Amino acid sequence: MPTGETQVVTTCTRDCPSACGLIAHVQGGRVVKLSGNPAHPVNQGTVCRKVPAFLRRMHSPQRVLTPLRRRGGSWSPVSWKDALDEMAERLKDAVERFGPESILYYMGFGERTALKLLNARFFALLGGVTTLRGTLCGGTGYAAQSQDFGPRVSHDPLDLANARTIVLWGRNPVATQFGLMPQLRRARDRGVKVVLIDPRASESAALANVHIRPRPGRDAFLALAVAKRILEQGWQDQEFLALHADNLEAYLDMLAREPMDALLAACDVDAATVDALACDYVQGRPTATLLGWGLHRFTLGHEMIRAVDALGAVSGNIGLAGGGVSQGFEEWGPYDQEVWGADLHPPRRTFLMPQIGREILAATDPPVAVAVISAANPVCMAPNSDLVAQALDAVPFVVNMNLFLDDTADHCDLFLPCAAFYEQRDLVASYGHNMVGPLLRAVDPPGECRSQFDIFMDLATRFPFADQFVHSEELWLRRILRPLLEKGVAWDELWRGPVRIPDAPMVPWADGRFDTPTGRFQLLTEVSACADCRDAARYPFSLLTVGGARYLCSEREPGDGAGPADLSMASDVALRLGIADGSPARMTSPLGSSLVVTVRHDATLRPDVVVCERGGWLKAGQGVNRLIPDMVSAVGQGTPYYEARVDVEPLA
Ligand SMILES: Nc1nc2c(c(=O)[nH]1)N[C@H]1C(S)=C(S)[C@@H](COP(=O)(O)OP(=O)(O)OC[C@H]3O[C@@H](n4cnc5c(=O)[nH]c(N)nc54)[C@H](O)[C@@H]3O)O[C@H]1N2
Ligand SMILES: Nc1nc2c(c(=O)[nH]1)N[C@H]1C(S)=C(S)[C@@H](COP(=O)(O)OP(=O)(O)OC[C@H]3O[C@@H](n4cnc5c(=O)[nH]c(N)nc54)[C@H](O)[C@@H]3O)O[C@H]1N2
Ligand SMILES: [Mo]
Repeated sequence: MPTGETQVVTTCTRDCPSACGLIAHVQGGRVVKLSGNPAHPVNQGTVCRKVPAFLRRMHSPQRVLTPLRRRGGSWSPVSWKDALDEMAERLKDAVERFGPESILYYMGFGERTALKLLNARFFALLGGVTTLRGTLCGGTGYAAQSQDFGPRVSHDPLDLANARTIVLWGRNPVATQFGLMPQLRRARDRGVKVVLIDPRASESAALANVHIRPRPGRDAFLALAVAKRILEQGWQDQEFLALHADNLEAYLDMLAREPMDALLAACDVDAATVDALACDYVQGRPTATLLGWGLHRFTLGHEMIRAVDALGAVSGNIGLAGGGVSQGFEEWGPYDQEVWGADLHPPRRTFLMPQIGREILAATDPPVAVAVISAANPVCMAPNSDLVAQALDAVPFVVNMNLFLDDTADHCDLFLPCAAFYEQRDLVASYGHNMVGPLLRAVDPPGECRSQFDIFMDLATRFPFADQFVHSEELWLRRILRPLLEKGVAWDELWRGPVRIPDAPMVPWADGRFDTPTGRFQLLTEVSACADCRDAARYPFSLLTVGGARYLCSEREPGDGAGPADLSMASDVALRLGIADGSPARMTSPLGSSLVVTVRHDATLRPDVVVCERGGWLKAGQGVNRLIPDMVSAVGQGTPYYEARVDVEPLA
């Protein structure tokens, strides 16, 4: 350790399944480096490219260091006292005039630590306000897998040590979950076969022995084709199906009704590839399927996910060490759920997160008088950006708790600058593994930045329920973490480093008993016919807006990479359209918006797909969500971003 350096244990709170154990290196009151914590059993000392980028961002001169009030078009600094006095007045006034449902609490994905339960509790004590239902992220996967297994439980990532085949199905860990690399690299070194199923060659193609490129949104047909092939060969796990699965007859009928040729045509994968994948699922067993979030972002995402679950069952991989169909984990699961405060008030209005713009604009009884946005950038990241911006403009008072003046801040009135994760004490669970990790205060927040905990405690002193809410961090943490403490985790242990949730299974469903009403696995019985999208002729491309390796969604600095976003396009298609590699083009969608992009030729891409990274800011000239319609998935109230169709034309 360099002289004068201290090292503090912390955990990355980026909205990423890795939730990596980190060490903050502190010199002269400043975090100079974040390195991987070798003691974390999953990331084992690795860090991804986002971590140094995040630290640079936190030291950026553009980070907001004082509360700001916007009047007209410009922001000016205000004291915390004035900021919170005004916020309290506005909240009280809204409650008095229209009732508590005239307040909207919009929680994003940027800071999902244990103490964030208290943000919700503050609003519960206020009487219960309008909150969100559905999600921009993983709702469809949870809902779909819960139908099949009962409340979703995934294999512990350390169980990958038992796999002989790993299928990355619509998941791109090399970019989006780098903390899994030690497990994946070790598997590769053991000779495990890795199959990637993704319409494009993502970063994870580098890890894969085989890359299958289905037509977007048609994975259900691929999963059915593989299951049909397994059954044709008589390779199915008859014992599992007979003893532990419901709907077997209906499932087999469905497969019998679908000719193989039709299934292959629907997903646009050839028979030899399907045969090989059938072998991988049976002869290559245990086969661990890691489902990503790529399948969520379709209207019928639940059918795609359920068809893959069923393939896991047919091939005998459910409840098997090294097998399973795993997706996510419950990031709020380890905590005392009562702290949310849902029992403190009658049921209140909710808005659909995937349609937040139109929900706000349609609200009249009562209208939205105050919106409080925490750790989110909905103007940039929710679909139909322009409508979201218009909706926020229609709300008389919008508070934003964040670190930068991003696209959403442009439509807010009060900006409260928050602390970064290594500037506060807290704890974070993961949606990608079973560890919880501590955040310790390695340094003080810069300028006047404060943790959200401090902000809500200070704000609450202005309300009559202060005595029920204003307590020490330690008291609240002990309360929130009670379930872990009751399971035998020692308090001190929690602050020394990552701790595994004691009762989390390594291999769920190993006893063949499922948490469904019948106690059995539920095979799906129907897959909707694939009607081609209405707009397909006019808008020939599926637009996939994927996670990039450098940035976590919209966590960028103002001006970062400003200028047109890159759009990957099949080389021959681009040439046919007269768009040279690296040249500008105009992308249009049925929403009526258009965006100038820089086309990048990709010789490996499907001709019916174009790909761009999500998260570029509108004010950096990117803002791809301006082109994406605000729809809701059929199950799970997810956001079907990848149903977006676009056209691309050369820019004169
Ligand atoms: N086109 C398209 N859009 C998508 C997706 C897609 O696939 N395609 N995917 C969607 C998905 S999966 C998700 S999860 C959503 C994400 O949607 P959002 O959560 O709205 O967007 P993020 O860009 O993750 O923004 C998180 C914000 O939190 C802030 N932040 C970070 N750390 C802290 C902190 O410690 N405290 C506070 N107060 N703020 C902090 C960041 O500065 C950033 O503004 O976007 C969705 N949008
Ligand atoms: N570096 C980085 N890390 C991140 C994020 C980020 O933006 N950047 N985002 C974070 C968030 S919010 C989340 S939710 C997770 C998401 O983590 P992942 O699910 O791993 O990543 P995504 O890029 O959202 O989507 C995964 C893949 O699905 C593919 N895909 C799209 N359509 C289809 C389809 O129809 N079928 C199949 N089989 N595949 C398809 C896409 O091409 C993409 O490569 O990652 C988190 N980690
Ligand atoms: Mo997400």
